[in-house]
Amino acid sequence: MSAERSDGPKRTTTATHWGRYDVETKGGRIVAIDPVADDLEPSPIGPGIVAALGSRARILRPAVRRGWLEGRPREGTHRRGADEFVELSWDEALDLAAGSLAGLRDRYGNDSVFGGSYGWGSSGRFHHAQSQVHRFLAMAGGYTGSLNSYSCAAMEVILPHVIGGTGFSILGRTPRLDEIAANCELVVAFGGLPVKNRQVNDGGTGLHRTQPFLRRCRDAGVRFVNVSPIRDDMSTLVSAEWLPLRPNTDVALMMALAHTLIAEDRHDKEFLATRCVGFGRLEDYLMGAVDGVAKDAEWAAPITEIPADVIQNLARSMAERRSLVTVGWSIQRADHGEQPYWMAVALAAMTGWMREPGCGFGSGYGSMQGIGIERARQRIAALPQPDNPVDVAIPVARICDALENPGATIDYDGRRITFPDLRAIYWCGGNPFHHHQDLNRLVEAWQRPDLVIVNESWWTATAKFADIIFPVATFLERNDFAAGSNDPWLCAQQKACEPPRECLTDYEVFCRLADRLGFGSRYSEERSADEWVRHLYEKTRQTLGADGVELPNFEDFWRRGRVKMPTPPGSPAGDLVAFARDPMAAPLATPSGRIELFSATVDGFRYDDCPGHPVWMEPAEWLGSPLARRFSLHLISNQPHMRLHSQYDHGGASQASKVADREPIRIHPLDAAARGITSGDIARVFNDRGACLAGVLVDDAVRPGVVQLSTGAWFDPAEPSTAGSLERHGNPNVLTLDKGTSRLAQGPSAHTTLVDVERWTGEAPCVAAFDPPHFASHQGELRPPGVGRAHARGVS
Ligand SMILES: Nc1nc2c(c(=O)[nH]1)N[C@H]1C(S)=C(S)[C@@H](COP(=O)(O)OP(=O)(O)OC[C@H]3O[C@@H](n4cnc5c(=O)[nH]c(N)nc54)[C@H](O)[C@@H]3O)O[C@H]1N2
Ligand SMILES: Nc1nc2c(c(=O)[nH]1)N[C@H]1C(S)=C(S)[C@@H](COP(=O)(O)OP(=O)(O)OC[C@H]3O[C@@H](n4cnc5c(=O)[nH]c(N)nc54)[C@H](O)[C@@H]3O)O[C@H]1N2
Ligand SMILES: [Mo]
Repeated sequence: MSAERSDGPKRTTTATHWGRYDVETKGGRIVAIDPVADDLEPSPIGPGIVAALGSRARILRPAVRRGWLEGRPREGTHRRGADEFVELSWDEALDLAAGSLAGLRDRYGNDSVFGGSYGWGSSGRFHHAQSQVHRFLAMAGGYTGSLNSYSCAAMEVILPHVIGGTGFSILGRTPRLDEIAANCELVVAFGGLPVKNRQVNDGGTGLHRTQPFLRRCRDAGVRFVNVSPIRDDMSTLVSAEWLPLRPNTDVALMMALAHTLIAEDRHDKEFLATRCVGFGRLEDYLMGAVDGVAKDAEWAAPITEIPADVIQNLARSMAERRSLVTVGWSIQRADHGEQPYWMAVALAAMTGWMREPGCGFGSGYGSMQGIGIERARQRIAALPQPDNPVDVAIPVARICDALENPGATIDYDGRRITFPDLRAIYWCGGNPFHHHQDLNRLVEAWQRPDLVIVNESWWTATAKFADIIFPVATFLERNDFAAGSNDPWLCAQQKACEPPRECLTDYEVFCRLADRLGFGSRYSEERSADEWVRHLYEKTRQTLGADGVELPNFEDFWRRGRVKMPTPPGSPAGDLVAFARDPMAAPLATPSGRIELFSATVDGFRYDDCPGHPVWMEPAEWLGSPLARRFSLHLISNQPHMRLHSQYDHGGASQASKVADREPIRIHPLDAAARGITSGDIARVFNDRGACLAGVLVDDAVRPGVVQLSTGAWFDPAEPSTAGSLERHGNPNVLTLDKGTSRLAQGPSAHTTLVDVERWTGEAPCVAAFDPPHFASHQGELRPPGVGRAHARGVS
């Protein structure tokens, strides 16, 4: 690994969440990013990055928000997000950050520092942005953290009560795709199996390997059912039937399937009696003994808009043929998102097919590349994390609630969480103005803290909403190695070029801040970044060596660019097939050791929005709710085809997908005609929470009553100093609902959102999302607001 400057042409290799690429550099600039030759399903996201590299959106120097610097932090045009920035030297900006952070910490306590810093950042074991900021803040005295993920919060909290294990452990237990191809006859996929999402794997994708499995399934005659409001959530490589249900009604459909099984005596009573607890309670509810409402197919038909006979026939097939019930993650990013997961397990249990490999219950096949390929990967060393001295964490998606209500208490999984008084925020490797719901609310709540520090490479909205912004290197400008979850590859990430202008790595930023706060050598352990990378690789090599897995030495690995590791032997803890075959020998880690269709634990929490067994509850907004009279379209803000979240929205792949410069919104021909809209128009998408402009694509792949506007267009409010101003670029999160899934998981509910759409007839405002902020000069003393002089000089 060499860090010397070279202006001649060179080729390096790198790895991203969306695949491995060879990078060509000429004259110190990247000119091409090509998928590695053996990736037969490469993602276009990588090559598209080249177009973004020279963008004006690159942050080149440390900068501080003017109003903050001048002690007028929240007034009018000095509000966060609307303000000008003053570029400073590294020393000046670091002194201000260290001083201000230390001052707030000393005055309000360590829990006043929010370091949850959710986000994907870039792949790379050492330069992993979130690990860097967590290590830094833990050593600085501690921070308020966050619990669970935006991806899967409801699943993470409910499944351990139902089938045991940790939140994400189901992903290592889900039947493998090769088992499905070999042994399953019918896959009922709630949320479909959108291959677009399998471009991506968290931490890295060594190779994409989806199509061979789909072809094997097709050749074996496996039948797929795509239960989704969107037809192309299922690959055309397999033969699939489409059940275009109303969004957020999966539980009703599952209950009607279950009701049919019971009513026709097709349920596996032996399995339910010996492998489950609580079937009787759920049965009473399904059959109507509890509330007088039988959850049968006739009941579900008007809720889901799936005909009763279709539901009944599907239930029969599920009992007769070896079947798999699989649930995408999107379904639980919705109000009461715990319920479809719980009910899907119950439905799979009723079929009895859990005893068979490739059958029973699964999750996430259409969510990430690694799911269903391998069950586990070897243990790879990561940046060591000291204990966080602060024992406070908030459910990740409750950030707005926390900022708005310091001292308030909420329920979470059987305990009470009190929101701390958050005074400082440090974000590194995430984009809350991408990922959070109801952004107009966040814009207001975000004005409350005294200090917001952000490390970023690009002027994203989150960067523009910071007080202090540190410009950092991208993954192309540093050395590292990557390993994705459930992915057998260890991939070199070789520095292709120098970071531009004054950019430093996150690591270097935290080293310099730690120096100022008195723990520099504890943070760095006296290693350079490249020495850390080598150290983590060697640590991995030693650990695996002790388990009999030989890795090449570092030089060899670096030259080869990647190594494949064998899958760890043995079946995963809590394996559902092993349990189903012999529940005494392989019990689940639930209180009963069985599948809990009724959970005394959850019941004991006494939550009205998550009782002791799965129930159908109307979501806060859906096509059946009174609000649908005003906003008659259900918004699906799913993951984008052409990027990862908001990353490289300014890259070639994402830009090529835009319509009229904006994020495309797909609408059914009937809904478009009723509104006089055609493809290529600009539409205003709106509800009571906000409005955005998007480019129209009329497409019958979305069912009537549903519009799809993927996430990730950079937030672009027309008037950033005015609450709730028009968003110009098509960011769906100005529309989405910011509500916990329930008192159990408090997960995000993005998919529970009604909107309406109209043709935009006025002059279309230009998209300014990729413009840097305005810069101003500053004369006079540098002194952050409300912090004493000693702190301003960085004395802790
Ligand atoms: N409406 C709606 N909203 C959603 C979802 C949805 O389905 N619907 N899905 C949710 C889900 S599942 C997720 S996971 C979240 C994703 O939300 P995020 O993970 O916050 O989104 P990203 O765009 O990946 O943000 C990563 C940021 O890190 C920056 N970055 C990359 N590498 C580095 C680095 O090395 N250092 C630093 N300092 N920064 C770096 C990138 O430039 C980018 O701005 O969104 C959630 N939001
Ligand atoms: N290309 C790409 N791939 C990605 C990502 C990305 O940003 N880009 N993000 C990654 C991340 S962080 C995550 S967490 C995963 C997320 O993986 P998922 O959550 O599975 O992905 P989504 O695309 O949000 O949703 C998949 C489909 O679910 C359907 N759906 C939505 N609501 C409902 C509903 O109520 N009922 C039913 N039956 N179907 C519904 C939608 O039609 C949608 O297309 O994707 C990962 N993969
Ligand atoms: Mo996610």
